[in-house]
Amino acid sequence: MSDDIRNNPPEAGLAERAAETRSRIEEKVRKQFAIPIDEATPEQVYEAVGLCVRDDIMDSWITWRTSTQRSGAKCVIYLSAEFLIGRLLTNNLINLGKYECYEMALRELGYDMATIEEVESDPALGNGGLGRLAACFMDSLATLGLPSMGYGIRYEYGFFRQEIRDGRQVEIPDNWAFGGAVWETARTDRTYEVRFGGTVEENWNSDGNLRVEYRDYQSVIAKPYDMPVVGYRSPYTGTLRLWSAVAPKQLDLVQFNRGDYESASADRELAESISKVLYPEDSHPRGKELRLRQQYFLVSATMQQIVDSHRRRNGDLRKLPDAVVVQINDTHPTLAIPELIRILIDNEGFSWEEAVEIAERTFNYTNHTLLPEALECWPAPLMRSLLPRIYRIIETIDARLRDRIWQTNPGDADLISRLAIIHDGKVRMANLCVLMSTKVNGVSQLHGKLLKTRLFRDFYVTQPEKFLGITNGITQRRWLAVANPRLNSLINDTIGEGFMRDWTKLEELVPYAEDASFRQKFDEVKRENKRDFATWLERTHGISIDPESFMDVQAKRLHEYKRQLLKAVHILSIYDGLVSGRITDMPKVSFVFAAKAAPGYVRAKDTIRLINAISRLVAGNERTRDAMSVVFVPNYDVSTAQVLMPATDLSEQISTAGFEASGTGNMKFMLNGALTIGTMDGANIEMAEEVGEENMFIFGARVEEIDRMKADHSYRPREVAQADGRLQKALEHLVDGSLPTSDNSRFEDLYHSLMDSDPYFALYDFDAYDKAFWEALRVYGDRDEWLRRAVLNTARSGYFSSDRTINEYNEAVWHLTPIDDAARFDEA
Ligand code: B1H
Repeated sequence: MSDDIRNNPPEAGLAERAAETRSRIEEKVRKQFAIPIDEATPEQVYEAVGLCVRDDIMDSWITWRTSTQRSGAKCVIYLSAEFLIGRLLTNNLINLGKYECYEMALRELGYDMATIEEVESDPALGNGGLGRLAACFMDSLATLGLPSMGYGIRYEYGFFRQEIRDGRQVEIPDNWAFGGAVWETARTDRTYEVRFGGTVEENWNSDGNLRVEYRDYQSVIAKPYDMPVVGYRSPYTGTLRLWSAVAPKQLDLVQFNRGDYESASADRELAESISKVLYPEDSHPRGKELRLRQQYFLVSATMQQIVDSHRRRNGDLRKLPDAVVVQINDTHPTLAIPELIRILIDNEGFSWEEAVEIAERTFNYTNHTLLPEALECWPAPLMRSLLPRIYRIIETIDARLRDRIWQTNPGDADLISRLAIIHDGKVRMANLCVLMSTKVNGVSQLHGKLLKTRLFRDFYVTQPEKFLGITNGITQRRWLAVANPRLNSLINDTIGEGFMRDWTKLEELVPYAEDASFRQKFDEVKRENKRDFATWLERTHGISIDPESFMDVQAKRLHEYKRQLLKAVHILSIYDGLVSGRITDMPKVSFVFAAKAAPGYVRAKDTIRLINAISRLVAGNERTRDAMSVVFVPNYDVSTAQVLMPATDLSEQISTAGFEASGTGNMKFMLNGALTIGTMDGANIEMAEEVGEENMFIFGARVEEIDRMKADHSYRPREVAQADGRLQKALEHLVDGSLPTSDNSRFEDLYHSLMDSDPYFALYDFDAYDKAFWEALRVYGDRDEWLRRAVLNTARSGYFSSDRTINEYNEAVWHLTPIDDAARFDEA
């Protein structure tokens, strides 16, 4: 295979450029570490290479920063508590078109690229899909040349590292910063003070102006670190700005001199705690004071800076909504809305009406979940004491909303209680977002519809034009070019590299599904990827897996609605079938799980314990150990996903219908040629529309059926189990002591959760899942048919490019002009 994307553009002079790059790397090592290159460790070489790449980025970064600023082009602010960016070296090199050059330079220096790549830490500044989506969006924004900035928190400790000890999850702090510093520049010239607590006094001057005085507050300094976001072959380099909290030195000193050591050190402790650690509670935020502080810290620094730079550049804050549009990634940054209102009124002298009007035109909100436990509600007393001025503003918004409803729907107290922002002693962040945003979107078509019919129905009735669904996407740069260079080259060789920038071109692969020699090559790519995965798993975790086996993978956060338990119980039924002789001719299957559980989520952690026990059970029985294996891959992160997805045959997307807002892992597996076994949930539905239901294994209850059972309480899981001998027998393993655990403990809680309530209908869908699974294995036995479908999955996955998603946001919500045009306006 020639013309790897990593080797493009295939220009003359590669050798010369590589030679020049080599001497730059040598020079960097000397200047940075005061040693000659032959004494450098891989860590030092990584840092030197990173710094050289960074130098390559700087010019375009500066050019575009200044030209967008000067042109006054409208810019989107993507505001998110999480950015799960993954390693940057390879991605940046590919997007710059310099991978081959650096690879050659390193080879000449005696290093292979893979070794250097692996030195980089994987910044885990996010929990899962929501955080990774933000990172994919940044890549697409830069690639499409849309003026953009991401704003987040520079957590000192990212998402915990997971180890499995005695079959249980153990959480290890993740100190990612080592080596990551290459990509950051600290902007000490752009710090802001963020205030907490204290009291607020509102006084009206004789001239009718409001003066707000803050007293006795604690303050924290927000210090930004900027990372360049390199677009694919794009002259545009975006910016991700992450705020770090530091103690206010000046104040410190004054307090110390006054002898007020206590409050000086309290300020320091507060500052040091705020950006210390990412909360690992995906889909289940807990009302922790520190988390509220983090949220306000992020949005206060961001909004102050936005207002500041707008004022400096343009002057007229009334025009703010023409210059910036803010996208709120779930409710975590909601307080940006009252914070902007606060700044406009308290610092800039605007009236309430003006400030609210500006805010309403500035913000848009993306909802990512319908799960009731994930909807953020903050205790009103906590917010009042921590953020007194912000709380006052929210109270006013709430009071005015209640007045309006009372006027339009006199006497409808129920409606008020559903729409109100402050209700039952809680501040409902989603309601605040919906009320104050221009547009509100769900993340798949189904999810968008459910927002209208369920969660935000009352808002939808009065403002239907506000709501839309924009289906998530993934960047093909990272999830194909970086993660799967072999498949990427094969596609390049077949249809050219245009699909890297134009997702619609991927479907030019469709006819090749019928081409036997292409299928052969596609198959060979998958086989080699499986071997790579097996080697990686052995080397990094000491776990062996048969690379010739069928790879059936469920990789995602651990949550009951995602139904890892359904999969686990099904594996137990296969185990029983093999032991009893009921199942005879099954191809060798590796059941692979990768999932982190929130540390406080007992049932999720228990499910990990169960999977590891099943793994031991299967390995301990001579009738099963050669036919199947169960592998739990520890510490699922972006880097793990990048080796796992290209090696997968069957992708498990088996959430209860109506619960997975979209899913994005489903799209990554599809792009990499896996077939999906899945429910009609989230974006799976649209995958079926793209590739055809006949090229997936769709099973299980649809949303309507689930809704009906929830409404009429007709579901009896125990009866379902009792009616199915295999299911009944599989479930008995959880309580009969047959599962080997280090302390002989059993799985009573999981058993009863399924038998007594089964809120996610795992047993209900068991039989349908079983049929779909065996159908998948049957098709796998027909190599040509399987490969034909696999090729079609890749070929039809273009729609799930985040470039398409971002274009939809731009057309429906942001209305930005791509930078090329904006730059031309600038010249005119
Ligand atoms: C998603 C979250 C989430 N939905 C709370 N909600 C969090 C909620 O730290 N917290 O408190 C963190 C994350 N994450 C996911 O978003 C959905 O479950 C997926 O279906 C979706 O694909 C993804 C991106 O839209």
